Amino acid sequence: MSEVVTFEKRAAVGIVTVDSPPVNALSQAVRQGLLEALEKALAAPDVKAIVLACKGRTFIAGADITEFGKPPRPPELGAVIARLEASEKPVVAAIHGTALGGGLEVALGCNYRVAARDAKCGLPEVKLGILPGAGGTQRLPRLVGVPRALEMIVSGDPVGAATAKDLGLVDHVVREDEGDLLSAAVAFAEKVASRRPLPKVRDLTAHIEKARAQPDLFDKARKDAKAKSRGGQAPLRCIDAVQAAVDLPFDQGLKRERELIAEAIESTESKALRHVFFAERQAAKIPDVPPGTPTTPVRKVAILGAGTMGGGIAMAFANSGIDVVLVDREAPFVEKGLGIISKNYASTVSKGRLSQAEMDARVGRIGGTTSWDDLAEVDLVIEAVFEEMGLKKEIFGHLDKLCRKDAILATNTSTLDVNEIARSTSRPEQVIGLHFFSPANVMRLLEIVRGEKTSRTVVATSMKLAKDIGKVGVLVGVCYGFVGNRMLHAYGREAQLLIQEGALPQQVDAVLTGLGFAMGPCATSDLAGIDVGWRIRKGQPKPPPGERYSGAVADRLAEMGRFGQKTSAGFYRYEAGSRTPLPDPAVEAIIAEVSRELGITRKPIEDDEILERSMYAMVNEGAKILDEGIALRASDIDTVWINGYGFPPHRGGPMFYADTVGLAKIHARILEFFARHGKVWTPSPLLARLASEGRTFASLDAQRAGVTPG
Ligand code: T1G
Repeated sequence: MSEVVTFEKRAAVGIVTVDSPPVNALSQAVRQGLLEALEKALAAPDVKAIVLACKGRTFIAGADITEFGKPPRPPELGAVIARLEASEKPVVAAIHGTALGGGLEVALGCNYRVAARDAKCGLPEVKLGILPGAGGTQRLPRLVGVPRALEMIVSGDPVGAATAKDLGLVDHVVREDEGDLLSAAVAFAEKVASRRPLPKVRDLTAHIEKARAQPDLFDKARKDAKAKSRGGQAPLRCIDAVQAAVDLPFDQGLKRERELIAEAIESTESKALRHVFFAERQAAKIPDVPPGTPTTPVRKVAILGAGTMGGGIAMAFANSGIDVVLVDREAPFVEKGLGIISKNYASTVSKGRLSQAEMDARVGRIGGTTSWDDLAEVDLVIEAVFEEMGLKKEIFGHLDKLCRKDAILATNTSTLDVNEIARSTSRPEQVIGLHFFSPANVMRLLEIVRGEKTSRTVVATSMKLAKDIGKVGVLVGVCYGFVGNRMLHAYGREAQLLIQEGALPQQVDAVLTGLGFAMGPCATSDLAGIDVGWRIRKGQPKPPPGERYSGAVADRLAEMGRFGQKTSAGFYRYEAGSRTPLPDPAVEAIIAEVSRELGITRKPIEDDEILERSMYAMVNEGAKILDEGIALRASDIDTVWINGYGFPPHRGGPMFYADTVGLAKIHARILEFFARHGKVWTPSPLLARLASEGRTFASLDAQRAGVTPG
């Protein structure tokens, strides 16, 4: 008898229940259990209909991803679904939580689907670099139509119960007065028990015939997918599979789907995206702050600084139902900050992505003040003022006197020493860095900077808070630039030195967008504002003799007032009202002049050198960060770069990428660059060790987690 799937009878309805926490994934045990329970239900003469339901937080959330890449164990999911579909008795899927991937495919194998009002249905496989592999690409188009199925499968985004009903994906959404989902599903099953013939999704043809009359459907989908996927292949395989549903009979379409997923699952792209999936979940686990570590409630938050960052942070909290007060020195600053917040919400409402009522609720949670007395009762203060140490220490000194003793004092600094800031208070254990990324209401990453005195409760509270406000929290230690900005500095340095030596901004950017970045380093500088880095560099000492200064070209552009998009000229020029970077001969002349002044004879630079120097500088710095314990895991570094710096997810992040290239090869190239370009390329001892031992960053993470890799 299966531990994870049970069978019981309720009058003439047989109830098959999956109970395999945390998300009822279709492990071998669940697949086996489903078959056994189904056979029981079919064999029971008094059972006229069957309900398939799940215990716990959700309906089946897909195949068991931890089984990928391992030798397949029967029964195969497709066979379980085929048995379901061949049932002589009606089968009703009772969906709550998220019916995802193989879970929705199981439901599509049933004759009917009944959903709870807050249920979601989707086929997110593309986000794992694969495609639905148990009939989803063949059955969903038959049920909801080819265009909508393409959209759902290529985006991987779920739909809510109401939309699923409108699409015909579910037959019934449980009303308030119908009681709980299971009772409603049993009642529905009793209602259809004698209805024949049994509806089978595989038999539906209307939508398929309609699509046959739209031959350009798939070419258009491929064109859109290519534009969006930045080199990812999974969306294209999804389209191929759905096209097979239109071009081929059902069973041949299923066979084509299986061929495509077999290909996809072995791809580096899918291994990268599966790494990203688990890396994001691993990041939440802090070895010395185990689940159950006490946390403090965060119901009221104050944000110091009503500028762009402060406003975005306020929206992130208000979006998650938490009250916020924006604080600034003068009323006009506060009003301006609140005004920008309302404008942002209004534009979201105008795009139909937020209701007016929800906007009003969120705006209602955000207050503004110039009085620091309003800080006396908050649970958390986040300081988001100008990046200057003296100012921050002065502010934390005030907060220390004003705020409740158990309040958390956080700084949004992106580079400065959190320990030094904490030392300006009498409660360094209550001080932590909460480094948001702009726009803070959109960017998912939250670098949580643990000071040497920060308490476990404050760490646990901050990690939980990150999840509560829809962020991916990654715990990092204190060093200049923490994880993300410290590696960004190395990456940006090489991009600028390559430009001094002979490359052009458009060549450097093309290499990185070719890897899958949405933007290269030069276009990103133009977006962020070249003047931002220029002002910071002016306050910093120049590099020691023998070490080249990478900021020379950017400084020259800034001195000429070319700040980037905001001045329609930076590394690129921009037509009025356009954000499209256009190569500018004037910049080529400026670069040539700077190279001459630096005594550099410009020469052609290969794309490979640009890729290697940009990536390997990042990886080398990442290895140093790991060696110093600033990051707990290499996978945390990947999570930082994917959620905060636009690293292409289908490459897995810089450290995963390094493992795919091979650490020995990277270390050898770094030694060459060290010989050619000096101590900025000093190899990380950790990287050297792993390379010499033929190991990977993944094996290091596994070793540190005390698990055997694979
Ligand atoms: N397999 C194995 N483990 C899974 C899992 C899965 N499908 N989904 C979640 N987990 C683990 C996760 O690692 C974590 O573990 C715990 O469950 C809670 O997850 C044939 C081939 C369902 C929306 O892509 O999107 O079906 O860290 O922290 O925020 O066509 O999990 O606690 O040890 O994310 O409440 C398709 C993936 C698979 C859905 C819940 N399905 N999961 O979110 O919890 S491919 C998916 C999710 C497929 C078929 C193909 C989310 C969730 P731990 P969590 P959550």
